[in-house]
Amino acid sequence: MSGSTTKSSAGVIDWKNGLLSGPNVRHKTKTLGEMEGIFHDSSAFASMDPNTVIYRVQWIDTAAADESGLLWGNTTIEPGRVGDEFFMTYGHFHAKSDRCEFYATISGSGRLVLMSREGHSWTEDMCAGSLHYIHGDTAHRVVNVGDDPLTFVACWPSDAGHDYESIAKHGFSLRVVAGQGKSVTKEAPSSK
Ligand code: PAN
Ligand code: ZN
Repeated sequence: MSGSTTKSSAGVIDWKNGLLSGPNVRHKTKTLGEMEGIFHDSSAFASMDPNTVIYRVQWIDTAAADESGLLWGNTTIEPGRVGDEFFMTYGHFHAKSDRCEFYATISGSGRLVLMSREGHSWTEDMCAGSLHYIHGDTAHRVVNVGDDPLTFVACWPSDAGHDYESIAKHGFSLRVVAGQGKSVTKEAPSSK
């Protein structure tokens, strides 16, 4: 923050790419090998390098995992496909089922896939500037349907937690796949 005398207590965000810097920034990189069973084309999955980076996450660890804390983060999903299915996040419910979240897109083109506990899924289009409110007890996953990286920022309660097991077990009831020159959604088989 050159030229500024203001001190930022939580860190610094670069709005061009959402990237964070500061002492409490944490990182996670998700590779293809860590997403076994998530993409529906298992032979396409097996033919690819498991070290392929699918997405990177940064977040500010506020060390405030109490009812009044908030977390802030960003995710960048690489462009690419496993078979006809676009690269995407693993997806999760929040462990505390009533905890909500905001997503805001910085750049790229995607679909936010949402799913109720009853297994009803729908999507919202993501593009630069799109803002998405994810209600409690709604699973969420982001799919990059473009040719460039997709970056979004997120803000969620620090005690929300992540339930990945439900997704590993049951998946989402909708998939976003490449169609004739554009992305299409299609119903997934009942299990995964
Ligand atoms: C996001 C996600 C992030 C990565 O910060 O954690 O996009 O997706 P997965 O957690 O599904 O791997 C969020 O939704 N936090 O609650
Ligand atoms: Zn979440």
